[in-house]
Amino acid sequence: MSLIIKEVHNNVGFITLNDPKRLNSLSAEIIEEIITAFNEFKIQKLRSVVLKAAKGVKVFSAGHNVRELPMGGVDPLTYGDPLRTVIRTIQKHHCPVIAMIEGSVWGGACEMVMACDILIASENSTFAITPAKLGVPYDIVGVLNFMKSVNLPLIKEILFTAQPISAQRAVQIGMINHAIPDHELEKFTYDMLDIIVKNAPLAISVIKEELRVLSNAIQLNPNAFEKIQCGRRQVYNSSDYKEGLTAFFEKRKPVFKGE
Ligand code: YXS
Repeated sequence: MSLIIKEVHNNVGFITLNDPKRLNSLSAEIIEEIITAFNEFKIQKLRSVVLKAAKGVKVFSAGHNVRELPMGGVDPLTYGDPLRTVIRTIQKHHCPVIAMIEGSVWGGACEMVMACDILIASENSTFAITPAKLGVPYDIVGVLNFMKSVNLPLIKEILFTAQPISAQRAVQIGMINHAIPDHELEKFTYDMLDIIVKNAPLAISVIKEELRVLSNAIQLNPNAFEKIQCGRRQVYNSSDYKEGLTAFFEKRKPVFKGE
């Protein structure tokens, strides 16, 4: 059974996350289906894509499937990780991707929706970026992606507390575009889509790519990169990392000892 619902209407692709049993957590399986859908939409030269969950959903996505995180000794978030791959797919997609969000968004799913070009959320949505809660050394590209949307003191608060923030707060800090009453969310999103799909697709496509390339134009010398990777290696080899994942599976609060 497919883990997403894929549709096309009037030159717009729709991807609906559809794995309620696993709270739309981002397993390799669901991500493979999402990427396949994007590749098909690219061939069809669609004008926009909407990424959403089922109407009225409580949890938009519970984030990276924790069961697919290594238990230590292996980098949990490398270039080839499905989560990293789907984020690049969205960022490089030829046309605007709109995240239409209901429910709570967790962990890596926040980075996935933030990889979208425009984020329109129900006013009742929440966003929690949770590596600190699990002991996960988030990867350097992921942290850079967060920094692109939210300025430092605010993204540090979100990362260090790992607590959910409201859609209103997310708009206030520039993390999302709009927080809309539930009953108006679809109309608001589709009205914006109507405008975008009537504008010049080639111009929009090249402007989207310019923005992607320029926002990545950050110089990082190899030594600095190696130093960060060395630090991340210590974290994913730490007993805190194991404790974070074990506590999650044992449904208890983790006790981090800083070792
Ligand atoms: O006990 P069963 O087998 O029924 O499974 C439970 C949960 O273990 C499971 N589940 C997940 N499984 C894999 N990966 C997940 N991310 C995940 N989240 C939940 O779903 C079943 C129902 O969960 P339950 O009982 O907690 O549901 P709930 O309605 O009481 O609470 C819903 C949530 C989303 C508030 C709660 O499940 C939750 O807090 N989930 C974890 C959210 C989270 O911290 N996600 C981050 C994943 S790691 C990640 O994205 C990055 C690597 S990082 O951490 O670096 O940001």
